[in-house]
Amino acid sequence: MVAHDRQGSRRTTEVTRRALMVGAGAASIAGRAALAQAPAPVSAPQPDHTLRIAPISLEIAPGKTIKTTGYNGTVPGPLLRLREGKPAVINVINDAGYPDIVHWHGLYLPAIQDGATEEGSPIIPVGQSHTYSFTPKPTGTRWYHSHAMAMRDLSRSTYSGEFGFLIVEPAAGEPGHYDREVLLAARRWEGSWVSIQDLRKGPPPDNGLEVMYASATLGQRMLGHDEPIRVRRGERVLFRLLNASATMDVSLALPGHRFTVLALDGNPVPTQATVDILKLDVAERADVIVEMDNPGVWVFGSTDDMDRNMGMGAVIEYADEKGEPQWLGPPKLPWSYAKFARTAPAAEPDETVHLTFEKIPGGRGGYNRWTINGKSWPDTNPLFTVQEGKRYRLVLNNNSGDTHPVHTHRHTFEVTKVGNTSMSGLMKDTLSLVRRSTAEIDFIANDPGPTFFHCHHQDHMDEGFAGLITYT
Ligand SMILES: [Cu+2]
Repeated sequence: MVAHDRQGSRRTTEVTRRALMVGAGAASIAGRAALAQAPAPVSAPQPDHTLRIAPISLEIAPGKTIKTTGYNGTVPGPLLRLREGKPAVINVINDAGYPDIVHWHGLYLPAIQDGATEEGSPIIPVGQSHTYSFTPKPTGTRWYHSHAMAMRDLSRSTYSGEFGFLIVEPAAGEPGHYDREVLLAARRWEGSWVSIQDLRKGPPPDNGLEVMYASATLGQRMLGHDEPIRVRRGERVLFRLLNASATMDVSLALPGHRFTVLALDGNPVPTQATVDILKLDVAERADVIVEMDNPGVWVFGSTDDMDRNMGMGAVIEYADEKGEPQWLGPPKLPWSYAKFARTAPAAEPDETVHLTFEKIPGGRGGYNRWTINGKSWPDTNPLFTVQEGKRYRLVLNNNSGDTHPVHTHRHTFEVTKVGNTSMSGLMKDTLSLVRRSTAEIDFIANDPGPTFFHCHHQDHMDEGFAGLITYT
């Protein structure tokens, strides 16, 4: 959790200062690596930020320590606040112990800077560093995370602590009215491969291994083991929420309070609906305002009891209130993107592309594979080819029993249909495509270069659910 009031921002300042100190200490290593990797410009610009990926021991509750890797010794990594349009230089030192790469999720930037090897960004070898430079856009809540392959190793890439918030601030001032800003990332820990057949009766007999988790956090530590988020009656709190889990969605509620959704995936929504439950699939973000008008001590947590018992929650404490944090099960309302969109139909596409997603079951003890239109990465390429300036309607058909957060790199898309409900105006970079369902998204080809499209479940991506959109 990074919490601070708008003016003071004391805790953020501390994070930034620590990041700078790490940067100074690492400058000589970085300089050497940059020289070794020829393409650095003659006068390499000073980095604005330095991220060092290295092993870390995270105590998420007394006696519960997670050994993982993270950025600059913290999880989440340092909050990066970048200014729209102001070039940013970020030096990344890879002391993870394995080849690694950082992806800037939700930003518009050249493929070579995007941090996905599939698009041509370089992997960072063990012990070396790499400098990313780009001009941050668009404004909003973005994030950064490892984009390495993990395959069967549940300590790597998005299974690790390698993630952090990245906020692109508008060039001119900050809109919105709130008294306090709180950043919370949802996260599962201690994953292991399990046969679903061992957990419950009557599973598909041919299903392969799935990742199950033993602990979870919303913020830095497990529910009940972190400092409470302290608020005052009458405050308007802006929560920036992110599901940084490698493979599972989360539904969040704060009993006695409601969420007014300002933005999804960092992009302002056309309709600012107020809801009781927020559902965030992997990689999705929500910026919400909560009116603090119900004094008490509350659990802000997962609506799933097992998930909350594993630690997925944070305590909200009003000034002068004491006692055990209270949880009340919220009404079970279906989550719907349509609430935040316009009902008017979207613009007509220039072309339509059909993408069907299916599982090849791995069998008991094996690993499931994934296909798009019958093929797995890299045989999916090119997924389809676009012409700059055109609008492509992607008709997504999830012919599997799993929900998939499908993600486009370097582009946002417009959600135009979910099931039978048409809509417009909702811009996202990740869409939760519910099991056995269809949806349509409009991809506007406005940034030439290879563009990675994949499921954001680490295991699904690693096992073939990916393809490249290419420009002619
Ligand atoms: Cu998936």
